[in-house]
Amino acid sequence: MAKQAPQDDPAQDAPQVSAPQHAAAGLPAVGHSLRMATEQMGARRTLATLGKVNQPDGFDCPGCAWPEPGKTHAAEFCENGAKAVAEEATERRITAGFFAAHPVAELAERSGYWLGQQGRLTEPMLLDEGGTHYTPVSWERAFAIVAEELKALDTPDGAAFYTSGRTSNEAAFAYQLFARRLGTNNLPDCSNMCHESSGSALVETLGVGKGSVSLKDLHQADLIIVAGQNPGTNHPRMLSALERAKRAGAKIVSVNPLPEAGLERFKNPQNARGLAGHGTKLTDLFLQIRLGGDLALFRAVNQLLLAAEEKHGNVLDHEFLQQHCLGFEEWAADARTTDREAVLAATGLPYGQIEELASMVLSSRRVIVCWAMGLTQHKHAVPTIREVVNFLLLRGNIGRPGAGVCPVRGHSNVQGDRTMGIFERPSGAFLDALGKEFAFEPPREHGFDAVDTIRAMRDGRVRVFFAMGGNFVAATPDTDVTEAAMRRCRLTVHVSTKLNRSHVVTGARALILPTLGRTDRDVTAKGAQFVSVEDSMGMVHSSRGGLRPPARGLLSEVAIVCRLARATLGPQDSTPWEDFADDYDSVRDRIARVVPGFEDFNEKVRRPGGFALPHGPRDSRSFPTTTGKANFSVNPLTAPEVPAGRLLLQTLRSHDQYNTTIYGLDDRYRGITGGRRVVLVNPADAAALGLAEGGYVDLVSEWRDGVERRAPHFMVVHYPVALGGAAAYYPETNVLVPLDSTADISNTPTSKAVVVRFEPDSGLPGA
Ligand SMILES: Nc1nc2c(c(=O)[nH]1)N[C@H]1C(S)=C(S)[C@@H](COP(=O)(O)OP(=O)(O)OC[C@H]3O[C@@H](n4cnc5c(=O)[nH]c(N)nc54)[C@H](O)[C@@H]3O)O[C@H]1N2
Ligand SMILES: Nc1nc2c(c(=O)[nH]1)N[C@H]1C(S)=C(S)[C@@H](COP(=O)(O)OP(=O)(O)OC[C@H]3O[C@@H](n4cnc5c(=O)[nH]c(N)nc54)[C@H](O)[C@@H]3O)O[C@H]1N2
Ligand SMILES: [Mo]
Repeated sequence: MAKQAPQDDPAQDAPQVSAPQHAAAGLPAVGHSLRMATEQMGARRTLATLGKVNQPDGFDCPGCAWPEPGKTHAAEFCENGAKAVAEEATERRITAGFFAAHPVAELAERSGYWLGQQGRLTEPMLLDEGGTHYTPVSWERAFAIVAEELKALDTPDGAAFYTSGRTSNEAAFAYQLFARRLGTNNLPDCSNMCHESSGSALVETLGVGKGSVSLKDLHQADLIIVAGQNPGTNHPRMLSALERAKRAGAKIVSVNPLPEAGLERFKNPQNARGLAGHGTKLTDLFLQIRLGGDLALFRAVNQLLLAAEEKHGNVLDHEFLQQHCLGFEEWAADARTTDREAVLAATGLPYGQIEELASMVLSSRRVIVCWAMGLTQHKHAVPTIREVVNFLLLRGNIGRPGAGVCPVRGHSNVQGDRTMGIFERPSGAFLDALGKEFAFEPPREHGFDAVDTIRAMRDGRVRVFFAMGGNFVAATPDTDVTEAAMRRCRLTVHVSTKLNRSHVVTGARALILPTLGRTDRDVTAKGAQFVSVEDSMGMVHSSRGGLRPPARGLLSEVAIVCRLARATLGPQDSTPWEDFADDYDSVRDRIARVVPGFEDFNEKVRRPGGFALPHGPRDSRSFPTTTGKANFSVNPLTAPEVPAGRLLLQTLRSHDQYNTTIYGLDDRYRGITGGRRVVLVNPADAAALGLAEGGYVDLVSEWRDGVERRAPHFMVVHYPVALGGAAAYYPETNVLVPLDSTADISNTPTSKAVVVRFEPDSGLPGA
């Protein structure tokens, strides 16, 4: 039997602290995943469900976007994948009775953890204007309300359609089609807050905004640099790939302000050696960089490579540079001038370590750089990633085996959603193809991304907010501003599997539309359906859930979009929405005609393991940039500036959360259990600032607008973070991230660089 949902909302401000660990996974990971799974699902369902994760006939893990190896292991999941599955496949249910018992105002006082623990949503609910409680509503009425509000807008651009990256390709394609049929490109998505900086930098330099390596490349690499990523928690199956590379002789360098346990040593839970033994040491060189120091680091390494070329030649891949690249000379002239003092200040690294990295590069033929949020969520994220590209281009480390760029995506289908057209700035070619296929003129003007959507809601320009999954108010920056913006809307609508904060911070009217998840069986009038997803390495494959859905009458995301589209666009709209809703093959046939690489989609998606999307730079060293070449770019050295007496705060994930979904209150590898309101500070900084271990402080962010942003009541933990920086969990600290503090070009919030000062604890409101 599954355990009942907790009635109480546990305090999160007094955790136990012990020493951080130095290895990830092993037996404890297996134990934790099984315990969490059986609490949510009971023993029988746990066995039936976890056996189907990432198997050819099963469903795609709703956790991260890491790809599945060709020959799938019997248990191709990880501790955190098991938690993601348990969270969705839970036997707990939220019914109309729950909403009758809890007024919205009361739910707004609850923690995100408590809301999520209540179980799966089971029927459509409406919060009417002036109402205090959500009440049941029929699907027909729900769609009619949304249609009515959409039609009442002066312009289609008065609506925004958000997507979180769990949405399937089929649902995403139908969804963007609906938005564009309506007449808007307002399609913000979680990517705007995630890997947008990677996309911006890669499109400009290589012509494709996606990674260029496959799992096989990782297995064959000589050197893998993992920068700004914590795979032990966020992409645990990546550790198996790193282990395999390591056993084949690869060296691993991790670049991180924190010594993350998963990068130090890995005890593979899929074999006896990993379960019982010491596991595999992963990192050969740990560069404990200051927050935001990566641009300086890559510039410095590049400078050393240029110097080595001048000294003894044989360093650069001249043939590759000649044939495939543009802008090398101009870039090199600038790179040679890199100022050592500035590098030392920005990175905080001893110069000898940077030289060690350069010499490792010189002795490696095949180099891969992996990265995630530690690089993307900075003001200078795009230049940083462009400099990573320069680094790889120098020695021809693109488009050959064992080498390339590897931005490791977050949500399990975030990459696929973008491929399907979830983008506020779609290419002309995509719109042409879409318009031709569906015989209409799509809107050409760029739409709002996530940050601009908040501004538009704040200013009354967006009045209807519709979310396909996600937890917009908790995931976005400047929580107070965002919540006020959301409350200004006429209507807020969430298609969701689980209850979250965004359901209780509402517009004048609000709807919760419950939906099927990855693990659920999806049967329509035409029979059992499956969906498809694209992983972080551009592999597309099918996903088929097998569980009985949490309630009768639940609709899939595809069905919700199609019925809403019909209700809004009317019977005269020529799109066969009814066919789409009943038969996902008919959606895939359209995708095949609109999106390059999806020809014969229905046939290819049925092949075991799916198929790979074409990628010019990877497949043939062809670079579809504006110049037709791989572009070097000049990226002046910059790093965050932090005034005296302040620290730079990064907001990151604990081991027991999936973005805003909190599975539990432990961060096991970092030695923190039973709470989340902690701030990790280097003991030397703590001493200088008078921050006693175990003491409580308010975090106050400083930004040029002078507005006070305060996150009260955080416990100080002395922790080996790089000097000058601090770390605390997201989403509790989103209140500190100013809406206007975004990355240049990509407009991604700077969630890894918030200047904070520490003030005496003012206590939790209401406590
Ligand atoms: N279990 C689980 N899995 C997940 C998620 C989850 O929440 N839980 N989230 C999913 C999503 S959407 C995403 S995008 C990914 C996120 O995956 P990650 O990017 O690994 O997530 P974060 O916790 O934000 O970790 C950022 C890492 O970068 C480091 N870092 C921060 N700033 C810097 C910097 O300036 N330079 C360098 N070199 N390092 C820095 C931090 O110390 C930390 O190790 O994971 C996905 N997978
Ligand atoms: N400060 C700070 N802020 C950040 C980040 C950070 O590192 N620091 N990271 C950013 C990143 S990388 C990302 S990706 C965003 C994440 O932003 P979001 O994607 O918006 O947030 P999630 O927490 O992943 O969304 C969880 C909700 O999705 C719903 N859900 C889950 N599965 C399904 C499904 O199959 N279908 C539907 N319809 N709904 C489902 C559930 O109701 C659940 O409550 O947050 C960003 N915000
Ligand atoms: Mo993400």
